[in-house]
Amino acid sequence: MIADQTPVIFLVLIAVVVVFGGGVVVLSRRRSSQGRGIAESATPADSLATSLTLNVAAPSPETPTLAADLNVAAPSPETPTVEQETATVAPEIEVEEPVVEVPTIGGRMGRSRSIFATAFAKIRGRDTITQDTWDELEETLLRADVGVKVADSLLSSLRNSVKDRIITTPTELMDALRSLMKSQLSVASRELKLDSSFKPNVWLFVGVNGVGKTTTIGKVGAARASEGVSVLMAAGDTFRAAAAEQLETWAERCGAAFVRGGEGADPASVIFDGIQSAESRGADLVLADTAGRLQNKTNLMDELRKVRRVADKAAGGVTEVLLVIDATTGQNGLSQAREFADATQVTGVVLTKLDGSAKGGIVFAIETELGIPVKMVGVGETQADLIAFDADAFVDALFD
Ligand SMILES: Nc1nc2c(ncn2[C@@H]2O[C@H](COP(=O)(O)OP(=O)(O)OP(=O)(O)O)[C@@H](O)[C@H]2O)c(=O)[nH]1
Ligand SMILES: [Mg+2]
Repeated sequence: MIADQTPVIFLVLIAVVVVFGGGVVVLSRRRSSQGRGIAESATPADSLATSLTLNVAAPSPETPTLAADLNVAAPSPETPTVEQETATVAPEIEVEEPVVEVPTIGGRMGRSRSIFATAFAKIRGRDTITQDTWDELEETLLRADVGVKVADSLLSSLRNSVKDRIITTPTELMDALRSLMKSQLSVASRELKLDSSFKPNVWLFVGVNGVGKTTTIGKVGAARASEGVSVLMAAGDTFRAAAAEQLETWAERCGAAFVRGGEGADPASVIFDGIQSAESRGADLVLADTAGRLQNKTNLMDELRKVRRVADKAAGGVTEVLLVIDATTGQNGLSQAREFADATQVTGVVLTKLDGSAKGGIVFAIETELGIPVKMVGVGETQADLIAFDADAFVDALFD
């Protein structure tokens, strides 16, 4: 009986095995297809963790990845990847060009400009020229520190034109003042002199304490170096060690050579050494710093005379002696200029701190009373804050 049923039992067993085995295969396929569905639907935006996991699991062949760095086995080419999707949505990084602001005298003149511009606009707004007009004009000129002499000469010339009916309206009066102020300013060259027949040219910087000599050397050095002039800075301020360090920092910034002496060394000999060193290196320009000093200290002014004499004896030639004047000191700058000019034959003025001064009118006093041209103006503390002085642009800025 059992023997008769054996083929049947055998067939039933085969059937059970086939049905059960098929079920297992279907189930495992379903599971694997579900897992794949999660991976494919994930996007980098879902989460940073998901995105990182996906990138590690499926790197593109060309892109170096964390997985590659860690020697993670490369995935098979058939593995579904999201790398392409990630690459297409990668944000473009925009590199912004740095904006280099070129300072203008009008844009940086600050308070001096507003004193003039406010008063001049008020006068123009009136119908007639009255005593108030003259009073306001005089007050404005004096407040901006053009000096009594310059103010008197400007006003008396204008009064004559009004008397002769050449000027009849406030607008004509202001236009005439603008051209008169321009005509008062120097017609001498304002170029800093770089004479190629001298090797090196020497520019000495002199002035009272804290006016901005060292900073101006830094700015001038950077500007010249960027034009391809080879510069050496000589630390003739041997009064304080910090003064030489300050200059050395500026020299490093613009790649200039640098020469200093010990603290308390003779400034004339340090500058002489600087000039000789520049000659042996074939440098074009020596910028020589000096210690600040009051113009009424006879011994210190004598020391400066010696610096000038010694610099003249060294190689090359002294082509500029630049008196640095702080625009905020106003009329006191005039007596400084007289004494320094006498000691060192000043060739030009650098008027610093015009950005914070209400006394920009000192330009007129310096140029008309002393005949020394203002060559540069400082309008801030950084390397770019030095402008070649343009007399017409300066006067126009006061009126517009
Ligand atoms: N706002 C402004 N500050 C300036 C300008 N020029 C120089 N300064 C600042 O004035 C201060 C004095 O500048 P220095 O260059 O050390 O002056 P110095 O004449 O060498 O001073 P001493 O060597 O002590 O006589 C510093 O804080 C400078 O940053 C300028 O044009 N505008
Ligand atoms: Mg200094």
